[in-house]
Amino acid sequence: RRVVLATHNPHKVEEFAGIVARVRPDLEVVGYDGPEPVEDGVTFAANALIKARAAAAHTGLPALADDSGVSVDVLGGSPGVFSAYWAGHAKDAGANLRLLLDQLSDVADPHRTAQFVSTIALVVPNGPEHVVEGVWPGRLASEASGDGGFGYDPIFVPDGQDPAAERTVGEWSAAEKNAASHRARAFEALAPLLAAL
Ligand code: ITT
Repeated sequence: RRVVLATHNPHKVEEFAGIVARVRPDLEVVGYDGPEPVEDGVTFAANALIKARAAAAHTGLPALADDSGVSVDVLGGSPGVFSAYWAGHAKDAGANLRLLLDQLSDVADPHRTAQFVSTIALVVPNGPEHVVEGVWPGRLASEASGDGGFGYDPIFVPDGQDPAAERTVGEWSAAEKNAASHRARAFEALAPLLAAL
């Protein structure tokens, strides 16, 4: 059985492959290089469906798409669906992260709460559509550290760590992130749907 992963983000492909291998080792995940639809939804779910429907229609295979981002409480949930383009059109992760740190420069630690959100759509050609979501709560650090992961990982400090030894996700290993992340949490809800494919 094959499933197409409708993303152009190589970091997501790598994370998905790691997570799928744990749940459905027999499932072959293939990349998608077809046309990229316009992501003009205002919710993660809408954008995930736009991407998965386009890939399912183009390939005839069941398609998975992830729409994700970071939602900062004191910013009313922004960047949210605009996470990839927060600092402009270039999808520049470093610029996005620096802008977000600047915007929070006057915000003290207890108010720097945020969450990573991953919304995954599974679209089966001529079949059902599913949407699942995973949320990973934490706080934003005051400066970047670590070079693991991608996007906002170097400034995101997940909840639940030993307070004396807190690390950003940029300092976590790939295996640690894949076991705990928003994407892993969305995947838990997706696993039974994948099992039924
Ligand atoms: P595709 O649309 O091709 O899948 P994309 O990177 O443009 O790739 P999104 O539109 O979903 O995907 O944007 C998600 C952005 O949110 C991503 O570029 C990061 O800035 C951020 N993000 C999502 N997941 C993240 C993670 O696990 N760690 C850090 N940042 C993340």
